[in-house]
Amino acid sequence: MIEVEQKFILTEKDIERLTAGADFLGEKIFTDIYYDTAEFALTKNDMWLRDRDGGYELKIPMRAVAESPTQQYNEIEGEEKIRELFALPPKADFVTDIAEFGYAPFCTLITTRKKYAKSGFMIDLDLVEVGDFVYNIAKIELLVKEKKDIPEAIGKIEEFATKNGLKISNVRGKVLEYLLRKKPAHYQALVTAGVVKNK
Ligand code: V4E
Repeated sequence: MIEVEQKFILTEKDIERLTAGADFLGEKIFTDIYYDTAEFALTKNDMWLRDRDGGYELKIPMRAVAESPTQQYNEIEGEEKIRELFALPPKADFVTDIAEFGYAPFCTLITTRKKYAKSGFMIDLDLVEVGDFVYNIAKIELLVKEKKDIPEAIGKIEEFATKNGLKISNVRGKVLEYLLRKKPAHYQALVTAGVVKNK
């Protein structure tokens, strides 16, 4: 599935407005471990490999609308599909096999997520807490099947956000915010590579 999502930093008032009339779908806590090489081979290409609570996921950029602050990623789920993409036959467990090619964890984040649905949109309110790193971030998301559906989804999200009194801007996701604060060399490499747009 292709995720089309816009991130926001919200005030309490924004949250009240956005969640008014929304269906609360529940709260969960999950742990993400992100992997890359020492040269940032994946993230310099805007690709994000993670273990979320024991399941592997890879985000690949779609960029149907290249300059939009609304993010567009194809999410590949499951070790088998990721092995296929990396041409990585199973020798040992996944982490051991990718470690042979220099992939190691660079960031572990624990997120408490409140999930809502409103007017066909998914809304996530995330609190990320790891040691002294604390970050609140929200997103409005639509899923689409094909790349050609992305521009329409971006338009719908923009309209929905505006209706709910929110401004669209280039907001750093949780991993980028973590890198900015904790791993500035990695963050700078992503700025140089053009992956980070808002410095
Ligand atoms: C895609 C991406 C990263 C991976 C983390 O993605 P994110 O959507 O922030 O995490 P999460 O937990 O909400 O995933 P979900 O549950 O929706 O699957 S880290 C950086 N990016 C890309 C990116 C970018 N290029 N520019 C900006 C401003 N933010 C993020």
